Amino acid sequence: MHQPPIPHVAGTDPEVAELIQAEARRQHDKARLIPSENYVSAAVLEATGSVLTNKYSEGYAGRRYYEGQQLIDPLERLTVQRAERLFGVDHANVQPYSGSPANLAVFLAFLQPGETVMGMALPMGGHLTHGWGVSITGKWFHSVQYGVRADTGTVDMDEVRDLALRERPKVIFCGGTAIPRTIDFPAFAEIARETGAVLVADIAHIAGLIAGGAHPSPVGFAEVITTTTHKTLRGPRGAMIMSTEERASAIDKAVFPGLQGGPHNHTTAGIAVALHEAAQPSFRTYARQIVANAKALAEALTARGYSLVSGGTDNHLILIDLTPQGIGGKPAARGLDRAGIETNYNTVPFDQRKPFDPSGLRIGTPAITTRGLTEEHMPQLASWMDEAIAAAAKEDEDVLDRIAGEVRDLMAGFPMPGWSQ
Ligand code: DSN
Repeated sequence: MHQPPIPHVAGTDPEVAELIQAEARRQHDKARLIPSENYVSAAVLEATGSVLTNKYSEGYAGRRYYEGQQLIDPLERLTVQRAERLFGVDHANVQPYSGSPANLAVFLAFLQPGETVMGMALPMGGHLTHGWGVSITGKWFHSVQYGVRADTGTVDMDEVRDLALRERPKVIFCGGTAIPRTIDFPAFAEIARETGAVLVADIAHIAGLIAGGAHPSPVGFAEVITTTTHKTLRGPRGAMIMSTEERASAIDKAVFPGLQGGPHNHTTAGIAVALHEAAQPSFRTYARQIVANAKALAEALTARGYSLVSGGTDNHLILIDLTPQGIGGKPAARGLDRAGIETNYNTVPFDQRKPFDPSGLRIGTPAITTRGLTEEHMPQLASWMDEAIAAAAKEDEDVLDRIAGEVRDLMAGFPMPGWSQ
């Protein structure tokens, strides 16, 4: 049953209630390995589902365009303080609706249309909103993109420096969506200083690892830090922009009134609860366990002959190149999903296949670590993945269904926040 229970949805709209219940069970029964997903706590769910959704509050605390902010102002101030304290930053804006609007606000704050931005190319592990061509950030701005080296699968900082010196971008993004290795924030900061660019660290994937001390922090290196709140940070779907005092006013103006209207106050409350949870000692244990699990899973996959981009992982994420297995990422991901193991297909650097039918699988350990799986479970997970990928290649549905039952049995032993039998 969904937790907190949803009797009112069931009474008013059984069709929607049934979909919610079924999705809760699906999340319960599967080994969820999509690296950008997680399970929020029941406390975060309750805050997100609260009456705060009823209130408009355009503006910032103490400077709103609507009356009735007696309780919204302290809530937003509390959330901002918690973000500032947790990450050790001068300033936090907790209003962006999600990661893409947060990154777009950065463009609005520091660039005019047509000016130059530099980011990591999407097929190399970057994000759409760091200047990729199909995104507004690549269409309306002049974008130059860096990648990884073919031999190491890691960012070549000399190439980044050369490109930055040649193109003189006003903004440099570091971070992305498929980066299995530690981001060298000091090296990016040095290049930004040399070229006079604003360095923006998009830490959406690794925010929880940074908060928990399991990845170096960009604070002191990047003047601006964007993040979603729902990945390793384990909050509701939302985003934050953190910055130095010097950049604070430009960021705030870009978010509101530049880009958005009223903040989603119910989300703000959920973010506040998640930040409180992330400040507890148990969250440090969680962050370290995410990395330990990812390393153990990477080792187990390597032992089974899988080729991992960059040879392994330093964080929560593993990018598998399935070329040696002779199967595309898409049929493999579909087979794995049928086998109860949820992943997403992804391009790998220098992919010879098309983006909608690429060679890679992207996996990660934030969600299964929340469920309580540890290193000892990773060899079994790798074995199931190996068997399921081989079965997917042969379209052997019986094997996939058998594995799904075994995965379900394992996951039944690990409680899911937001669900109870
Ligand atoms: N949704 C993000 C991820 O999966 O990494 C990208 O926007």
